[in-house]
Amino acid sequence: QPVYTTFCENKQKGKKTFAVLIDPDNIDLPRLNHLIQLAEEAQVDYLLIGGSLVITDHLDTYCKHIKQHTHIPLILFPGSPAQLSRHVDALLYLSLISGRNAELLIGQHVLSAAAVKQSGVEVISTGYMVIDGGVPTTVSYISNAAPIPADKDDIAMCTALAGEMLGKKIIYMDAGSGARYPISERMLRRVAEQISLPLIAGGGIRDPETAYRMARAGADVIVVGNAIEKDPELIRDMATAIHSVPAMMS
Ligand code: 1GP
Repeated sequence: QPVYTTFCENKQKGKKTFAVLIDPDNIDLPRLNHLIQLAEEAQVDYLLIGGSLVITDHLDTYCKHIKQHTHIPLILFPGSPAQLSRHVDALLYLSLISGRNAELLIGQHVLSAAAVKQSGVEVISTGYMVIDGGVPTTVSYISNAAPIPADKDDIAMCTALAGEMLGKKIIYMDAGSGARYPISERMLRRVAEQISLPLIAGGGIRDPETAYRMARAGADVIVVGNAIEKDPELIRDMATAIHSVPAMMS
């Protein structure tokens, strides 16, 4: 079953899901194995792999290793067109709709389109929105595009809506890895009440309470990277918190 179908089905059921972001540059194989085991035990819904600055040349081997060790769907979250692997279940095909940098809206897609098609990987057209998280994150620096100010809920809402009407399949709101402030519940609520697409949110989430509140506010998928790299055991409590959000039928 395509990964996108699971996003839609979970959203329809009001089931909130948890995605663990793995940055291959920061996690070596023994730690990766431990993390996979914890993710299995905690019934993590998705594994995301990638980052703005993946310098490891082992992405492919890394993905293959993960696929051999777990059935949790593995989704590529690429920081550049160079980050491509066949050994994933789906690819977030990101268009940075919060920015005005043509390269990240369409330019890099043109360069990578043929390779992506040839890979045969499921492509999920993603409206990617970077929200100011209180510190200059790698993504905001690399993208050379201003993030949406954290208190401009209406700009976020209109951007997401435009993304939906342009035909994106999901919206990913990201405060950037290591953000000081995660995206506000108020902004998530504003966006979620206007769009019908599955909504992913991440960046700077460090504790289960925040994850719970963000899911409750309208995020369908919660992504956590940094905090889990620092303390993998956090996976369990994060998963429990996110999975305990009561189903709210839309
Ligand atoms: C970044 O949304 C992800 O793109 C996750 O951020 O590493 O801060 O959890 P963190």
